[in-house]
Amino acid sequence: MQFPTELIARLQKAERVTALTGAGVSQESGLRTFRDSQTGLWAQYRPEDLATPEAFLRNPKLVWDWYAERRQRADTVQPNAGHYALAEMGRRFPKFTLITQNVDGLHQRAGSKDVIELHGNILRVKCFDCGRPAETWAESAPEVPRCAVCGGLLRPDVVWFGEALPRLALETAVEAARTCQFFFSIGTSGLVQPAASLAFAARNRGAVIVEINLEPTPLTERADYFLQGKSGEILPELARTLWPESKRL
Ligand code: BV8
Ligand code: ZN
Repeated sequence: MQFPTELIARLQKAERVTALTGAGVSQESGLRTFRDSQTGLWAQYRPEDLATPEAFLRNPKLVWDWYAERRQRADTVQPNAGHYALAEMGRRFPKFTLITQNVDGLHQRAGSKDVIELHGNILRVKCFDCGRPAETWAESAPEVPRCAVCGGLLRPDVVWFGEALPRLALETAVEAARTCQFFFSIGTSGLVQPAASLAFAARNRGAVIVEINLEPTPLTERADYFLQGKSGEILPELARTLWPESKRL
């Protein structure tokens, strides 16, 4: 991909860069996005109907098993070149902040540091009642595993629809959006709030908005640059263009 020379020139001088990623960044690792239709046992459910406290209380086993399957998938797939390129950006830009809506932990496995997980992490499990994290649990027991301390049902440590985002994560993300010179929105449909408003917070403070996506989104017409294509191809090419000597891309 040929990048606009002006974008490259500006990025080479950039100090403060913030990136927000969505499920599209993990798509080339083999994880389904939320827009993709569900398959198998989950075909008849929409994610937003399963990713809620009400759904869990109504049918704990169904929701627990959906997450157990997704956790198992997240454990077996590998980070892709897009994840590694973002880790390289973290090493190269003076102040780089990575914010993710993804719960798969792939950014950390690719070497990104201090990842802001707005929606939690599917690899972590906590008690629905007392909130204590669970260290171990019977993954495929017939019953949903229970908290060793209070006996409450265990649940994935993710933010469900209708649940508040972790305060510190959200505050840090808003601050990083407001103070950056460049804001990358990568592989996200920009439909879920409040994550989707971060790009606009950055734009309102004068940041240059760069969107990377297979297709346009509600942000595209307000982005300064729309790089259309696969993030697993565009991000490494962008990093190689910025840092030709980089060996890790
Ligand atoms: C809250 C964890 C309040 C769980 C997730 C009406 C209007 C506006 C808002 C609302 C509303 N009704 C309700 C709300 C609020 C609601 C919301 O936004 N609903 C939406 C559906 C309208 N938000 C909430 O409920 C949030 N909480 O508001 O709390 C509150 C406050 C105080 C006190 C109490 C309560 C919580 C939202 C978090 C939900 N949890 N995940 C789990 O994962 O199971 S959201 C989940 O879906 C993901 O984390 C992610 O955020 C979202 C999916 O979005 P994307 O990541 O963008 O993925 P998607 O599939 O949509 O798109 C993929 C994109 O990638 C596409 O554009 C595609 O083109 C592109 N792509 C694909 N492949 C590639 C690619 N791009 C590049 N390369 C590729 N290879
Ligand atoms: Zn408990």
